[in-house]
Amino acid sequence: MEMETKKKVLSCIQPSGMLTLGNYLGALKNWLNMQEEFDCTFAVADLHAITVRQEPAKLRQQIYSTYALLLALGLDPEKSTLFIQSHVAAHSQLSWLLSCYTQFGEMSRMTQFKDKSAKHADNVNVGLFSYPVLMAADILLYKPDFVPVGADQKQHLEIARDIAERFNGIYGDVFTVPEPYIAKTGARVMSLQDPTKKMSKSDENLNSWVAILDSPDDIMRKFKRAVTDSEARVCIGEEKHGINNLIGIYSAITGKTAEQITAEFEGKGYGDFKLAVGEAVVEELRPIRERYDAIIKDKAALEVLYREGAQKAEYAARKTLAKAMKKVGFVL
Ligand code: ATP
Ligand code: LTN
Repeated sequence: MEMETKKKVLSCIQPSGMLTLGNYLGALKNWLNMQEEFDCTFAVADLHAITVRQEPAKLRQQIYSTYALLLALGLDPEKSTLFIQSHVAAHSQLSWLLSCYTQFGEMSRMTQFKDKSAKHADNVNVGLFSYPVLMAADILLYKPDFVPVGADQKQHLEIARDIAERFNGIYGDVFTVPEPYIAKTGARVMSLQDPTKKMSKSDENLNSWVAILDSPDDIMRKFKRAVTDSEARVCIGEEKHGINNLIGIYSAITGKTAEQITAEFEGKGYGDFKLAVGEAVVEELRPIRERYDAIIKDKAALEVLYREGAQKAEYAARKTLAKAMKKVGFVL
């Protein structure tokens, strides 16, 4: 009985390369925190990944690796539905349908499209443009109440809400209009080398980002080299982007407030603070890396889990897809 009253949560992550501390604190850690309280569905968004060119063998590896990482984080396939987006055909199907209820003008305003089409000017494909429609399909198929994402995905979520409202306005109550769920701390982790930019795995400066699977030595080295300022006091400040970022990271991991952190490091230099942040990150990520190493070795066990996950997802997704198709006037 209690199971049925749980609110629903849906989110996805792209298997595009090594996941970073930004992905972890901005997105994945929230997923884990939501697992007990909500009925959660999480997917590896492989269909989204091909909006930029991918090397097939590498993409395949990254899909496995991202799925294994979800398990290593502590997401439990008994409690949550964990699957690979392309295994559930309803995502592509609903995406086409929704694209006919989405205006060219609203897609053109998406900042991620503008950024990514500037970055990949030689491959501004239609998929990159309609990416938010596929994301809307991912979401609306599962009727979630909440969608946890980093701050940079908020605009896409708003479009998903607009599309749902528009469709419901024409056909009645088909989709649930979901709320964004953006964590207060860790919502935006910045680059360790240029703390005015977000931490991003596509940054060529490898010292600017920490991968979830980095070794402890690499993590410590990157934090020791993190760019700060010349003031030498551990506190939040308007121009102290580097320190603000380190405080944000430390706070997201330890649960301490910025004031508590300032008090803890009163009279100490940035060197001590950087070491403490590095150590906190190492200890946070250590069990994840260790579990990951074990999980990724057993591809057969992994396959059983992602097949079962797809079956569970498919069941929910098909129901919503059928309802939407029927409303539009298709023969079922
Ligand atoms: P890229 O680095 O290639 O731009 P990305 O790291 O942003 O990509 P996504 O797959 O788009 O990768 O992001 C996955 C999730 O992680 C999203 O919900 C996003 O909001 C979140 N996220 C990504 N980077 C950060 C960051 N630096 N701080 C907080 N959250 C982040
Ligand atoms: N676009 C998102 C990944 C994503 C997603 C979704 C997030 C694809 N489908 C559905 C939430 C809900 C990204 O790049 N972070």
